[in-house]
Amino acid sequence: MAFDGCQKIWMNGELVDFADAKIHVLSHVIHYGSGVFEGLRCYDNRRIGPAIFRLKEHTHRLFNSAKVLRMEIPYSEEEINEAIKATLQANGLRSAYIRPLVYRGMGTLGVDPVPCPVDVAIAAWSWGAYLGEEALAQGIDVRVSSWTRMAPNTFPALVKATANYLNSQLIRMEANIDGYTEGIALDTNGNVCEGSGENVFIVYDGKLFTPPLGSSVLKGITRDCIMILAREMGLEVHEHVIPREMLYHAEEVFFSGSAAEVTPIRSVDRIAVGDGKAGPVALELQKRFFAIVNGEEEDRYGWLTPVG
Ligand code: PPE
Repeated sequence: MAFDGCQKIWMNGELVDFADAKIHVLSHVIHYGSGVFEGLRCYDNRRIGPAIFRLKEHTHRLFNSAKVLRMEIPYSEEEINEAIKATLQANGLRSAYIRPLVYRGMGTLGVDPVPCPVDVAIAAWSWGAYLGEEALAQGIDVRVSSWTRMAPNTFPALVKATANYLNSQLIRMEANIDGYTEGIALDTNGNVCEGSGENVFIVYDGKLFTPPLGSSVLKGITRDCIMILAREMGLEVHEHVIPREMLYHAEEVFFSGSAAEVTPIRSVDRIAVGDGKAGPVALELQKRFFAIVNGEEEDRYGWLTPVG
């Protein structure tokens, strides 16, 4: 099954069996994409036991996403944090990917979502390396997508809305069908934006660059961690507009994301990045990231919330 270890799903305040976690076919969300969601991980930390990575930040982003869609979540952030913990406990999961979802349920149809209820679900299951087992160590091959990321003032890029992921699906399918693991999309100005579900970083002249929030990227929580860990390593970090050709000149390119964690990129459009292998900066950041989440090192930034 695709959802290993997922036995109970939290729906509107109750833990229901996997088989019963259903919605009506006339729910607004499946017609018009009226939902917002999060994706975060719980790691089996050797110091403190199962621990959720940046729980408060993810829940806060969920509420900020809902705000733009004028969805009133009928719970507090604190209640959602507790519900996430309860979901992990109910499933006995020590390490997991967690998917909170806020959506417009069944009320009426027609574009106006306001008459429809705001429903909340939280699922968790075991999900290994997002871009394949070898990706983290070896790096992946990506293409620049023929699909452009959403233009400013069309879809809200800073909002993690389900509807934004139509664009992501187009990017991902095109890349996979053409034999690449993932795509990097450009923004409407032709500058580097992000992957279908990851932020992009490049190492250029020994400095670390990532596109700014004005380049239609999601404000990734892993992106924030990477910038903190890179500065800790003594790297200069810049949120800066990145022209496409910098991808080919870069010493390194890599992705960050809750699902993708820190995934090196070894080629873009079949052009080798650096010497065509996972680069040292990406691997060092990955090592520092995993050391914190796994508990080899202490949680020096307060990123972990114990489940129990
Ligand atoms: N950009 C996009 C478009 C995106 O979807 C993600 C997360 C990121 C950047 C990185 O954000 P953060 O997770 O806060 O570091 N993508 C989520 C969904 C992936 C999926 O396939 O679904 C994730 O990583 O959970």
